[in-house]
Amino acid sequence: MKTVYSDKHLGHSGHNELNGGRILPSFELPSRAEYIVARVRDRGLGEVLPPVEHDLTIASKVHDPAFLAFLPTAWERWLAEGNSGPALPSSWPAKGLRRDLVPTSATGLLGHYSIDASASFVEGTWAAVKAAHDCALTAAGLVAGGERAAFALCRPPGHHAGADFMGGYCFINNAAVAAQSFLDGGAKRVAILDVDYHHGNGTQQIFYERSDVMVVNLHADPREEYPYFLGAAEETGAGAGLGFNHNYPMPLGTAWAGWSASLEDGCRKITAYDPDVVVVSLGVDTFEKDPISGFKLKTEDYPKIGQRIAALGKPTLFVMEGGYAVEEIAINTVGVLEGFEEA
Ligand code: SP5
Ligand code: ZN
Repeated sequence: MKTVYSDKHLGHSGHNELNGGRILPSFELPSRAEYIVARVRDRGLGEVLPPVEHDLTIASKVHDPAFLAFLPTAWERWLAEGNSGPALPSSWPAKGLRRDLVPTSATGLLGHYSIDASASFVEGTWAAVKAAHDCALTAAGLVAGGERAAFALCRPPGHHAGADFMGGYCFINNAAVAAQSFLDGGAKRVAILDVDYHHGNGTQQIFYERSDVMVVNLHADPREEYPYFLGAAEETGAGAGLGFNHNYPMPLGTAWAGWSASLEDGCRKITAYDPDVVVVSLGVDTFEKDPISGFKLKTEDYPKIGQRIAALGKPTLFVMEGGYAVEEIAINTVGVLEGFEEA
């Protein structure tokens, strides 16, 4: 399959996050995508193409236009307030505060549009975010044009970003934008299968009241793991979306036996829904050696994920999400893609 990749992600570097009570360099490093694209080439997975630039028309259908308008300005506004290092919020409209009182201060706006202190801006962040969005839409275009599958090697990732918020290293929800593009192109139903270790809270929130996108999420139990405040099994959708959201929270320490049982159940839900296309939010932070995660999947398990997804028998777009054990993420990511191709 073809991979769509831009090196503009390299400018999203030197950013930071609040972790364990300290502001530390982000685990979400440029080397992640560099290792993956190198592995794609070494293994001869297929051509690596640059993205075609797209405007934000489709993104505006899954994100608040005011939020999208803020993202390209965040870094300059942060500097204009006298800051120098990477931009992070320090205050949020949490309990007892107003969400409708929109700040004019950059620090205030970062809090207004964030769920945590891990979507950090540096000078090159917006260009990287926009390029990742373009990668997702370009790869979706390949699948819409008749290819069996394509891989959007997006960095930064997207599944924690919701309609009007960033967080969890994510700014624009690349998978959600891609899903919307399939619908705009004539698809009636799209399924998103999120296999990242963390719950895809942004994707769930965006489609929670919609029946044209089914969201299936496999992840660490949010009572024990980020994002903590969404992702329970009882969240099944609302309004027109009731019954179109499926969560599979699993305990820390889950290995292939337990994880693959959730994958099987989620895949059966997708088959019953009979989507025109499947979008896979492909995180490999389920790996036993991932530095920030608590599942126990092994390298040999990743091709089996790809095989099970291939058995759905649908056109499939893979969108890169998390995975932080930098060398192994390339082997495991391409393992999923090769497992799919060989099935
Ligand atoms: C896309 C994605 O995978 N985002 C993940 C965001 C996770 N943010 C919380 C990180 C907490 C890290 N704690 C590290 C403990 C290391 N021992
Ligand atoms: Zn993750």
